[in-house]
Amino acid sequence: MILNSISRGKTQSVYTSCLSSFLWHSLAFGISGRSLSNSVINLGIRDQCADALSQLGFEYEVLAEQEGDAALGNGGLARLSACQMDSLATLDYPAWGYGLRYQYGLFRQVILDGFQHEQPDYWLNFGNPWEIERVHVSYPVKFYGTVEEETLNGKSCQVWLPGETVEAVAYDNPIPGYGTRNTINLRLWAAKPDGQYDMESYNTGDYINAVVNRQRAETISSVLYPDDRSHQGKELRLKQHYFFVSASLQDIIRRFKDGHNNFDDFPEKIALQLNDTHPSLAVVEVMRVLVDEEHLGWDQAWNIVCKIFSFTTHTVLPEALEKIPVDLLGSLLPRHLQIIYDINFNFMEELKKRIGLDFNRLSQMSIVEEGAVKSIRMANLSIVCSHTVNGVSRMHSELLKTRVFKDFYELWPHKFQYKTNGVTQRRWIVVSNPSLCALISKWLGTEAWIRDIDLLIGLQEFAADADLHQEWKMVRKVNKMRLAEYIEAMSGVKVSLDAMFDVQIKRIHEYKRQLLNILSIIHRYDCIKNMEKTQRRKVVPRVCIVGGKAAPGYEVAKKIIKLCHAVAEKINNDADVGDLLKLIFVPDYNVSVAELVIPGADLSQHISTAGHEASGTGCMKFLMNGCLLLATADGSTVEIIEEIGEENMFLFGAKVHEVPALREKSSDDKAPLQFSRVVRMVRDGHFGFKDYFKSLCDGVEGDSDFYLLGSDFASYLEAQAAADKAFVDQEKWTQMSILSTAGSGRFSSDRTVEDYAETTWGIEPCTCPS
Ligand code: OAK
Repeated sequence: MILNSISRGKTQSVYTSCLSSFLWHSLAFGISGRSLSNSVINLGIRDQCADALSQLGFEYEVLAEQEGDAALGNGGLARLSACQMDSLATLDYPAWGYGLRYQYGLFRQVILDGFQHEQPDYWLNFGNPWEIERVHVSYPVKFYGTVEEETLNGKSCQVWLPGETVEAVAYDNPIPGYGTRNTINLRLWAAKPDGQYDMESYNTGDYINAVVNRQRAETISSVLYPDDRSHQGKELRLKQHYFFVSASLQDIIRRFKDGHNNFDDFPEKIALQLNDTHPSLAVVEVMRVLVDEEHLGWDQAWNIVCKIFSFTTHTVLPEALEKIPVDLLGSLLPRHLQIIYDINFNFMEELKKRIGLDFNRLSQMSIVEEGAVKSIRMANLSIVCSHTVNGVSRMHSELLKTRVFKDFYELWPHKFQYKTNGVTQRRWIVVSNPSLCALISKWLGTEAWIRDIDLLIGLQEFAADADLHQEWKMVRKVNKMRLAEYIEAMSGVKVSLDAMFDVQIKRIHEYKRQLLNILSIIHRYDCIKNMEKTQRRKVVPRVCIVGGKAAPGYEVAKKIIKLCHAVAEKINNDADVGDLLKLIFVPDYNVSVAELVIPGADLSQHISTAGHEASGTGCMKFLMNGCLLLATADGSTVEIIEEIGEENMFLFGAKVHEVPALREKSSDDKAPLQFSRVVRMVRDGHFGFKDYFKSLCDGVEGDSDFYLLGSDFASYLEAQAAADKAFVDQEKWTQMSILSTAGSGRFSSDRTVEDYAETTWGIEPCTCPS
């Protein structure tokens, strides 16, 4: 498809990609989950497939369940790419996605005695039937070596003499759009030893070592790094970045050159989206190829780079901003380091002209960070080289402009934009919640909303309709039954369908505050235990469901998982509490688990400390499925409030502008007594493992409560109480649920992608002839 659009001339093509959690992400694929169910729905052949299978004696649903998840990413960032690929295909945009074909995806989480253990996810064990190996599409990727100065046609130029070459082989994964003949491609690269043999080693008899060294090449694409937020300056990780970038760019440039003799039209035809900084070596690589290999002048090459790249950042956390040690970069990619220095030199000169000799500011904005470990700031590099810098929600963008990249915003205000994230309704309603999908279509009288999400607003008209309420509740109940069966099979705990299913599923991170949730569950338990028996009748029963993986080296997150299990053990075995409260930890949270849990949730929690979640996309999936949100005003929830109104959700907590002052206050002045009481219960060993949990408790008391669990606790409990109250009135709850789905249209990735196409990439749909 993309080749067509390039040769049509008028339409620009966008190449986006993701190397799951790092590299050059974006519109591609990270965690994509299962393929079959999504593809047959998009192709409109689900019923035919089901019929054909039944004639062969198979049940479609049972067969679809056999497919494992492709877990080629870490979390929100990667899954976002998968949603955007679906939207790009559906909306007929000419786009390609690129990524790495890891042999081991994100680890499988196994819980033993309440502790997380990681098991390798060798997802290719039985092959991958959806991919097409392109043995003839392969490119050499070079590493190490030296740079020498040579003279060519009287001009001095730099020549990189690499020390190692690895072959990148393409594996194509077609992504069909919904209701269109358009199918786009996700091209994943696998590393193979190159075809050149080191004859010297063979001749000296070191045959075994020569083979082993060659084999080592394959490690580049062998495993996904499971920690998406901290960068340890590992060589293998940098190798993955460059391997991915180099192979993808060779592919893109080769395709461009098939139809063009020079690079004049390159910016007209190609748009490259840096999805976070992981692929940002691409800007340097394009400079290198244009200057060293295509022999364009520096200024001409720079002009091209500045027109083709745009950058989306996905974080506000300083520790997630990538820095690459200069020593590492210089040894692996010596020519690239030179080019970065040259880009930085030019940038600093330009900056001096604009701001004078303000050395403090110059050093803050420099691409090169001086210090104990001299490093390259990948975000600064990306901003300098991109024409647009996007945040992923309005709030995120404001924080970028006023805090994270303030200096850059003052320099280039025109570069800063935002595109609030979105998720695809095809996977998150049509595939994962077919009965809700049918109900929506019935009441809207059309299936057109599957492509045109704005039509969902039509449900508002029926939000108080008694018949719709009846059917809506029935759909939700069936989904809850499915989830309850899963919970029982997985944990042995039987849960009541009359209870409110309250869910928090996402990566475990301190800023996402799973600990706040668990402490409030302890509070609920404590209240129930201390109640008169007669009062207990008024308690709204809850099934609290928590799920998420902790990065293997993230001790605090692992302790939170253990605490969740320790508390669950106590509560779930307390006959006195019975169905009033249950706590379930869903192990190995992934896309398939989300597809089961989200449709069955009554309430979902998005409770990050304000100003920490760049956007959040889980909240959008729950919203579409008619689940009510209990949330802080953070990331994209601020925009959800605008769409569905504060009255249809449960909001709490400090606002973003209040956070700095609250951090200054001592914890004892801001945490309520209930908070100290529950923390004390953990400290005193009420749930066992007293010593093990000590540091968790220390981290939220005294002056160390950085994420403000103590100061938000009282308002959190109020929001929880409001949710209980609303749940008692099931008609009111159902109305809020319908209004949530009705108001979710703005959070479709179709909208995000259309916005990118129009205002960042300048591309238009390219309809396939039928
Ligand atoms: C991971 C590593 C480095 C930088 C960012 C991330 C990441 O996963 N960010 C997440 O991206 C999502 C998609 O934009 C957002 O919804 C999440 O808020 C953000 O944490």
